[in-house]
Amino acid sequence: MEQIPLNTTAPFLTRHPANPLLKAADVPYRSSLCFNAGVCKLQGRYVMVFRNDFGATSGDEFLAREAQGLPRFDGTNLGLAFSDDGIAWKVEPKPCITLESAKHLIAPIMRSQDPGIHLQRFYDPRLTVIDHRVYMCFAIDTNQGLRGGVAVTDDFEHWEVLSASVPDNRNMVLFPEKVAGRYCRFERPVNSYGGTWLAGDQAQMWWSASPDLRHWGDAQHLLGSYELEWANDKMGPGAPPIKTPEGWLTTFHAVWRDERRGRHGWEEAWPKVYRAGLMLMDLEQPWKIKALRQEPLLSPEVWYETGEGVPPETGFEGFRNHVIFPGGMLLEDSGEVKIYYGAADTVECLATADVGDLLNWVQQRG
Ligand code: BMA
Repeated sequence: MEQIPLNTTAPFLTRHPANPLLKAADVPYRSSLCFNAGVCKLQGRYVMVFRNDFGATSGDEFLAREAQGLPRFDGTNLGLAFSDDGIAWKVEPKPCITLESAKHLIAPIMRSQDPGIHLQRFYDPRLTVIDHRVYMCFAIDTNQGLRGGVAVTDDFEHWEVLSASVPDNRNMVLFPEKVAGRYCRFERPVNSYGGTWLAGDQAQMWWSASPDLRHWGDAQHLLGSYELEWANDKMGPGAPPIKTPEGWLTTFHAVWRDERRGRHGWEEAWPKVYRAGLMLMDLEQPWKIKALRQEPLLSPEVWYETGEGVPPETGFEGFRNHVIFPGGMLLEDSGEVKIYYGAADTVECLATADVGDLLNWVQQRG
């Protein structure tokens, strides 16, 4: 197979030796895949809300279920975990949001329809602390399409859903503070008309603003895969951005698609490679890209990302190999940046780097 271009990882980025930090065996309820987590730091403690898919637990079981016409997974809920160091995590005994509880949470903003009929999945949480409150962006699958929304909590038990977009939009992440008096987010609407520059999905990364986290507008286009040498399909936001003196530093994900890839995980075919990129947005005008590195920050390279060379004792079997999906980015007082990412749509991992190295690299300063 043709070499995927620029399959690289920035040299100063370190995958944590404890990876994968979270796997299905760590979850005290039904779990097949736990990944694509949001992470924040609150009163000195690290908090993670992760996506938990349950159903088939291996490729063989997955294909057997498909052959019998059974659903691939029985469901998805959101798990909650705490940590004192951001590395060793303890998962709470129960999920913090289930499909049933999500239907109740969504009900107040779905005034025109019965949410029980329409909500099919609630997933991919992203956490941002703003003024000591925890906000969670989420994606929902409904029979009116994909929607992205914003919820808030003070205790991870009681949630209030503030808003959900029109379809199709998702991968939203909030900025940790207002910019010029407005809340800001990155998001990924799907372009279905026009935009014929790519063979695959047309989804790209946008920015929008809100006075109250409920009403969103002033949408600005930021970046499409056609501007990246290492992507030929959709792309979108990664983790919520961190503030640095030089700008808002943010990850994004972008997809290289090759139909000839064949089987790379549980499914008969998985044609996509997901990698993480890095860019720097202007501090005052965060819809302006100040710097963008034309190389991936993090590409799938090790066994829990590629499914290749797996240590047998781990029993690891990646669901969708070659997927890196960043969802959490924390800047420590020491200057260390923690980047949390879903790997192979199967486990949650951590990579770290110094903020100075990230800033130099994204601005091509060595
Ligand atoms: C995206 C989302 C993510 C997932 C990725 C790779 O479209 O569904 O949740 O990690 O695909 O499968």
